[in-house]
Amino acid sequence: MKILHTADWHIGKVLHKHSLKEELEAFFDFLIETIKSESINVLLVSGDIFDLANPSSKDREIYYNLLSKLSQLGIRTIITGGNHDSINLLNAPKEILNHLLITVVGGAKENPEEELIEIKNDKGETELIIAAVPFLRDKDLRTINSDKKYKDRTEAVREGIKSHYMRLAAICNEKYKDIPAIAMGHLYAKGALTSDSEREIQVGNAAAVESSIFSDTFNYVALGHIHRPQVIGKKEYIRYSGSPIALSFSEKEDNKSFVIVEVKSKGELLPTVITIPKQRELKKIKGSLEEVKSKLEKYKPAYRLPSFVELEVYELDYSSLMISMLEDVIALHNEGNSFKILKHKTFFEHGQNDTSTLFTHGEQIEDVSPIEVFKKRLESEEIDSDTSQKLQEAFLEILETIQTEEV
Ligand SMILES: [Mn+2]
Repeated sequence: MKILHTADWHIGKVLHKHSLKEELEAFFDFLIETIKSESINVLLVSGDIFDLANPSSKDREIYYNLLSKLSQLGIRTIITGGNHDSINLLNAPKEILNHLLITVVGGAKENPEEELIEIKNDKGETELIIAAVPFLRDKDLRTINSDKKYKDRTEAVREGIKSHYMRLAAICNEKYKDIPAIAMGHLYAKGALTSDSEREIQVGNAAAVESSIFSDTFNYVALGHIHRPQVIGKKEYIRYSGSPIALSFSEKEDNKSFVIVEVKSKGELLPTVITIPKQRELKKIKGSLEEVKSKLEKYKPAYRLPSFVELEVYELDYSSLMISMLEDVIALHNEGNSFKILKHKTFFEHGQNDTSTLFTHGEQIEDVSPIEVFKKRLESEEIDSDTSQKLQEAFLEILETIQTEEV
């Protein structure tokens, strides 16, 4: 039996107002081709299907068209909700999708046992168990450990996630002793290398879970949330598949991929990483204005879709003339078709005045996450680190409520 693990599709994601739809659709074609050529039996998608809790009807159409193609292949698909997804939105078509062999677990179940999905072979025997754990929200974790007292919210979150997985492992050991098991998850595991496009789940690294929470009952752990493909805790069988396409400039060097695991018997399942063909280059060009100008003139994109370019200009003295010259250069190049300059930043060694500002010239609000803005604001207050931590946790809690508001 062959499993394909992917995550973090972020359908509807725009990068500086530019849609990433074309590379995402190319990925979907590649996914379908691979499922056919590798004879995949089960597809696992570990959260963040959509970028927004309330995706546009066009983005929903992309999703349903893909599901329709998947169902024609006759494979089992298991989709879990991520921190970007609306539970209700994912769950709404769940009954009809069941008929197409597509199982959706939008949010945590009151009884975690219901997150266990049996995969049967042609003879009707259970050959594999999937613990389809979606992103666990604060409210899910509170009900799990409501009788215990914790030092702070971070600890409660960590312990809640741990006991959720422990409980599922215990059920697997009891009910499905000799059957291979795979756990899914949408969380921040300790040691994971992040990029600029994950929305913070909990404050910093403090609430990151240890890879040891995944009992060795699970022969493979299919994770989502972190957009760089990677192994966790040096364990080959605990992995982030990563997002299929670069979602921020910080991911420009990533080799985007997904993972195939073959299940033979109980024991560690070793993965094969499949690289996803790149459709578009994200390129950073930096130097003085003159250097940037000449680099832009020489630059030739190497992929099918127009490149997205980010400029960083370094000059000695502040000059408004220079800024307007740079803007002219950008406008000129953006008339062409081979690349688009999406963002630019200018750094002056000697500023316009001595007062420090929050951002350098050209920095846009979408480059800065809400928690970063909030942290900068906290820096201007005289408060101790404990209070600061508590305020940040409270801020993230409010943020999560807003971002995942049900539609
Ligand atoms: Mn994500």
